[in-house]
Amino acid sequence: MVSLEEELELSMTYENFEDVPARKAASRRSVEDFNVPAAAPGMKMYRLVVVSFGLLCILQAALNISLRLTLYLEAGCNNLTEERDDLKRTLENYVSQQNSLTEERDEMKRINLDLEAGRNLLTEENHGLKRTLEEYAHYLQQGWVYFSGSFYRISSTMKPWQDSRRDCQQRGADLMIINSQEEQDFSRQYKNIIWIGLMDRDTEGEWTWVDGTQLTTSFWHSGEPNNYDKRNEDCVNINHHDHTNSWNDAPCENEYFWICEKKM
Ligand SMILES: [Ca+2]
Ligand SMILES: [Ca+2]
Ligand SMILES: [Ca+2]
Repeated sequence: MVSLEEELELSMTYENFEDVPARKAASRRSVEDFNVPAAAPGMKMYRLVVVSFGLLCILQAALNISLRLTLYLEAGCNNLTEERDDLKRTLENYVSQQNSLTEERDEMKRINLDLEAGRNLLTEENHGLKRTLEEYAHYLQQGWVYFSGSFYRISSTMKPWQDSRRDCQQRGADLMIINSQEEQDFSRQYKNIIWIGLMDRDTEGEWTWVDGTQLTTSFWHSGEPNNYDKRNEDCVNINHHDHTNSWNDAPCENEYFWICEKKM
């Protein structure tokens, strides 16, 4: 490429060679003018503005990216929190269902145990009833009479009080204990003199039933007990059948019929 000075020198060969130094000087000034040194401060400003603007743009972009990133991360965090809460709720539901099932299982176990206990109780009662029925059948076959929860048997022979009691005991019973007016009325249907299970052999005047209980309700005939004729009358029989109060004390070695009672 041809420089400006060369161009100027070439032009000089075709023009007038007079006043060459002046022309050179003029040409140099033109060259300096052509390099435009006067426009440098504006250019610098321009570049500064452009660079500043560029930096601002970059800053803006960085801010945008940062903001978007923050929003994106925040949204991500929120989603994760919601998912965590959902999982937590689901887990709590599972635990709750598990507890509920465990409770139901325990309740079923308890019901099962109750049913088993009930079944055992029924089986036991069934066996008990069977035994009772067999016992009832046994006493009825032996000629005992049933009245108000007990079986009774009148002897066909006569014996002293102690032997009479032994006979009852050998039959799984004892001499009759009269606990009520109804039982007293029942005892009066037998017209023989019969021993019952009452005596004061241990302490005179202290009447005791054969089961060890003290006498409370009594049905002594008028004037009894009396140790008649100064005898030692320590055992009791039913003597006055036509009276509601039919009891009499008599010597235990006397021989009479007797009545056994088997409480069922
Ligand atoms: Ca009785
Ligand atoms: Ca006596
Ligand atoms: Ca008497």
